[in-house]
Amino acid sequence: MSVKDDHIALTGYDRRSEIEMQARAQAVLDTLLTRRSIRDFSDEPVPRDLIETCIRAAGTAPSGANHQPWHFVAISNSETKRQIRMAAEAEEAEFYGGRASEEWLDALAPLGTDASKPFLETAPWLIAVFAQRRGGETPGQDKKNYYVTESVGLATGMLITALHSAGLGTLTHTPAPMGFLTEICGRPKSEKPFVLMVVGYPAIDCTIPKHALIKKDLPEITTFME
Ligand code: IYR
Repeated sequence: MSVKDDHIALTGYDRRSEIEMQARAQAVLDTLLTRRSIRDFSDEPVPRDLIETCIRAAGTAPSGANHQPWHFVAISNSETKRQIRMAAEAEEAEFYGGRASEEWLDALAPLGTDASKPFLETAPWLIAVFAQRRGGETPGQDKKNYYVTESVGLATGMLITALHSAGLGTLTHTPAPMGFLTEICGRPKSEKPFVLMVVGYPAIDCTIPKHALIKKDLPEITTFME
């Protein structure tokens, strides 16, 4: 096998028996099956260390040319959360008050959502995820980034997985448009707000919509071509 000069041998890969692989995959599935988006958060604090570890997990995601085109702004500051809530609720008021199509509002009806977003202040942490159009594999570079949306989506999925696996509740929140996050979080215009993760413990009286339990079964989401 020819190894390029700038390559090194793969380390850290453990080949496992098929029985062990099946058990491990099942364990991941069992964990993920208990994940629910929640909108009723406790105000109980969550240690910053835990948030740091979950963001590190997100930062391991694969990305176009390994440019890692993401930036996470983790907010626990009450005044900043208040500003975000005010700005988000202003956008949502327009959305629910006429901007959204009937079809969209019909699709949201089972969730019971409206323009009121108290969880943006109640939850101990908000994590604003930004997508960088330009960057590079090391900090300070200004190269074109590739597959930015795909890469940041993958990192966000890993972030949610880490937060949920740790035992935290999350909401993937996308107030539209999210431009206000750029200013409030002090990020450059070249970065696009991607998603606002709401993170904390579920409130004691937290409820979820019944329809959140409906997940498409394997045959509906899979085609095998063997
Ligand atoms: N951003 C709005 C509307 C909304 C849109 C989708 I698609 C959702 O899955 C949930 C909500 C809001 O947060 O209320």
